[in-house]
Amino acid sequence: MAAKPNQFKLLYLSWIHVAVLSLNTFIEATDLTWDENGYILYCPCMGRFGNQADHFLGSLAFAKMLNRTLAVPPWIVYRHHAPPYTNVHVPYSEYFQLEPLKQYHRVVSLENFMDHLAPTHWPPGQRAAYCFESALQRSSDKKSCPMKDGNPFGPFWDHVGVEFDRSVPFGGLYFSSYYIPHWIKRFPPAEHPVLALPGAPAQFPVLEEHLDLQRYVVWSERMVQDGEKHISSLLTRPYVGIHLRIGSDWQNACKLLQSGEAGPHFMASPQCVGYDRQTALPLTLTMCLPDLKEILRAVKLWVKKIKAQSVYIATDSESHSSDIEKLFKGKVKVVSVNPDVAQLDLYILGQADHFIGNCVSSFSAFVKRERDIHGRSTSFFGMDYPVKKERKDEL
Ligand SMILES: Nc1nc2c(ncn2[C@@H]2O[C@H](COP(=O)(O)OP(=O)(O)O)[C@@H](O)[C@H]2O)c(=O)[nH]1
Ligand SMILES: *[C@@H]1O[C@H](CO)[C@@H](O)[C@H](O)[C@H]1NC(C)=O
Ligand SMILES: [Mg+2]
Repeated sequence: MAAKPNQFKLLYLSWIHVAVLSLNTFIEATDLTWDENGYILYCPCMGRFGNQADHFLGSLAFAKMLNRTLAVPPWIVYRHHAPPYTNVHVPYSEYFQLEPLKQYHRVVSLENFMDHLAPTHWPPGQRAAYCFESALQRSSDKKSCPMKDGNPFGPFWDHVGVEFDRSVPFGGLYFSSYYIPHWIKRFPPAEHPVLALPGAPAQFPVLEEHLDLQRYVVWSERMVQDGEKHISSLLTRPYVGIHLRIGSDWQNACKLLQSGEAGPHFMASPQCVGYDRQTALPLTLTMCLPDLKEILRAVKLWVKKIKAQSVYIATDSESHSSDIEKLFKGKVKVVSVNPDVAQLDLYILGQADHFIGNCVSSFSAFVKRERDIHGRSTSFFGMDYPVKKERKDEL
């Protein structure tokens, strides 16, 4: 008789089990139901993480405007300096969660799209590439969309396992809201279910109206765990996080500013000088490439302001940590991890009590957007008080 409650419990448990299992299958299945409104596929083929993230937000917005499901691509990581000495394709979900994106719009990972939907709905033989007419020039035969010409294009679609069967060039269309009716008219989903594009359907840098989409880009549990572990073991709050973008590639990029030809808008600079070209503040060379004197000045100012106990340095090259340590005569802990995974730096900078970024860098811009969403303060080298986003809703 003693077995009875156990049996009951077992039965009860198995019911829950069945319920949970079928719920999971249900969620999976609804996720992977074919969307009659079609899909957008693209290669994040321009730039490294910061550029890809800017493009991702714009692409997400574009997919929503077209009411097509966005196939979320993996991040392309260029590992040419260290094993495996080639491009690595990191699934979106390694760094961020897919689920929160769905609060904004329908998404599916490109991997899931290929594994579960493409075999039946977008089979080999029916895979069209879509590109600007002007892009045809870039392909080897001058009449196909340059989907797989060169790096990172070829390796990306090879990784995804796609060969393109034909090309659909288009003109007179752009990736902005104004053209949405034209897109829908030109490419109705019934005839063009999958729009596969050689690059992101978005602008760089990200448009002001899409900055807020950063709120749907939520760190994966693994990144949070790893990041928090580093913060609690290495840093004492409050801490100032700084991003030093000062390596040789950046020195070359900033040279364009020296000639004075570039206006205030240069790469990610709208984030600090303002998005409106008419009212944008000047962009100085120091904002692009702070020298040691400026780095020390800004760090000293903000450490004092927030009574920081430690400083976290993320850098593309040198950390200047001993100079920064000397500045505080050893009273402030100075930490630089130099992680193999750049996203760990982004996480730790995002959590800082104050962040000093590089005005022109999209790597800094990722941190700035995330901090803005959570009401955390950001300044820039060469600019202690950046232009605030205009809150039109408050006028
Ligand atoms: N770990 C780490 N990597 C960095 C840092 N700054 C730059 N990088 C690397 O350099 C790349 C810079 O390219 P990108 O992200 O497009 O930003 P941008 O060139 O500064 O606009 C990053 O993606 C990283 O791979 C840093 O502070 N920490
Ligand atoms: C957008 O697409 C979804 C899913 O296919 C569909 O249910 C919805 O009716 C579409 N909305 C509009 C405005 O067409
Ligand atoms: Mg870049």
